[in-house]
Amino acid sequence: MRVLPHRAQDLARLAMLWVGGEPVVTVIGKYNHGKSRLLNELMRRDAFAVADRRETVCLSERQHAGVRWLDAPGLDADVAGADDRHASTALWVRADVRLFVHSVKEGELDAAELALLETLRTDAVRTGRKVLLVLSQADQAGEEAALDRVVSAIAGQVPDMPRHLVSATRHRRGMEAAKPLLVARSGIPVLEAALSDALACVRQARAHETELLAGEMRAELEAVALRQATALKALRQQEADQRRAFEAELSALLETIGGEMAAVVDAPGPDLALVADSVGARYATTAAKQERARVQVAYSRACIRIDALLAGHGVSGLPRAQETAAASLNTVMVAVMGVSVKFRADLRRLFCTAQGRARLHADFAHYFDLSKDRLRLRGEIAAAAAAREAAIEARMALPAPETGA
Ligand SMILES: Nc1nc2c(ncn2[C@@H]2O[C@H](COP(=O)(O)OP(=O)(O)OP(=O)(O)O)[C@@H](O)[C@H]2O)c(=O)[nH]1
Ligand SMILES: [Mg+2]
Repeated sequence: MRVLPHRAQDLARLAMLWVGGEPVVTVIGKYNHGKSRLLNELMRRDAFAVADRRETVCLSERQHAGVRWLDAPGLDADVAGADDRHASTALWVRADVRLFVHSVKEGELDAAELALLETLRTDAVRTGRKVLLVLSQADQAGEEAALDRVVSAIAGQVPDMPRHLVSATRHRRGMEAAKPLLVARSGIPVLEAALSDALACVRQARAHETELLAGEMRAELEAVALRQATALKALRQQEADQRRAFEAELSALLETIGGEMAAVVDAPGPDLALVADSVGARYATTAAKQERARVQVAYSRACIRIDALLAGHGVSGLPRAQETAAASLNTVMVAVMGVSVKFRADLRRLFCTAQGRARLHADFAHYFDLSKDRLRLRGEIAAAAAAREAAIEARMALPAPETGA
């Protein structure tokens, strides 16, 4: 359901089919069209509540003659509420046979009824679930001529669909008074014969539908798993490419800086920066100060270039857990390099030895992996991997074709 949310209803239907059980007949149609009363006649007892207003508001069901009969709330085009959801479950998840009930008292089929009937007929072709069109309340259409007009208008609307004209009250009177002619005129016996033919097909239709739905689901899940696998591969490739590009640029830059620093640290003569300034020369420009300034400038230039490289790869702030109260210190540069360098020995240690460069490389690579973009990318990879796993698991949960029936 999580992997194929748009197939939730079909999955529920499939679950029903696996459980099996008696065939299910459900009525469907607008409210007050005589659905509950029709079921009562078919079941020969007043099992469902009947009234002259919107009566059935949730699903109720009874068992009779090896069939489960479902009374669904009337469909009302104006209300997309819980009643309609019950009706939809009855219709799409539970039903093996649908009795589409329309009262001739109301004239021809309206647009909503026609649309639903069309959808049901398309579904019947696909799944093998039968739909019978029942024109109810035949005794309520006025004179014979008026009834004929309505019935032929409906015949014009759905010419290739058999119509069953019935009157529940006539049937009831005929049964109670033991009048076979009245019973026959109620249209119910003919409807019952059609219903019994439809019920005889349920077993085969269910087997067909199970394989159809499971087959579609399998194909869809395989397609989803394949799509997810492709997406996952692309993301992993992106992750590896990013890392390779970062490392290559970083190595090249550290090599370049190392070469440039050699000229600074290998300058002839002693490191004058180490000579302490006399108190008298506090404000004077001394050779020691100049030397320290030279080292600092070289160091700053190196830092700026590294920082630019890091920024280009989205590395700047520290991971949250490592942040301190001093916001200006919360940068990767400060964390890796320290705050300031004044002496040649520091420059040499940092940039001019393979060991120093390897340390910088490892530290920057560490923070690169903890940068926001990288974390987001790894999150995407984890989500894609989980989605793929879920699709594969869902696919495994569907039985193989031969065991699907
Ligand atoms: N005269 C006559 N009245 C009928 C017939 N069938 C149903 N009725 C009446 O029509 C009204 C509605 O019937 P229900 O069976 O409750 O209608 P429903 O389609 O189940 O209505 P909801 O449950 O509200 O969707 C009731 O007063 C029934 O007695 C019929 O064949 N002839
Ligand atoms: Mg009802």
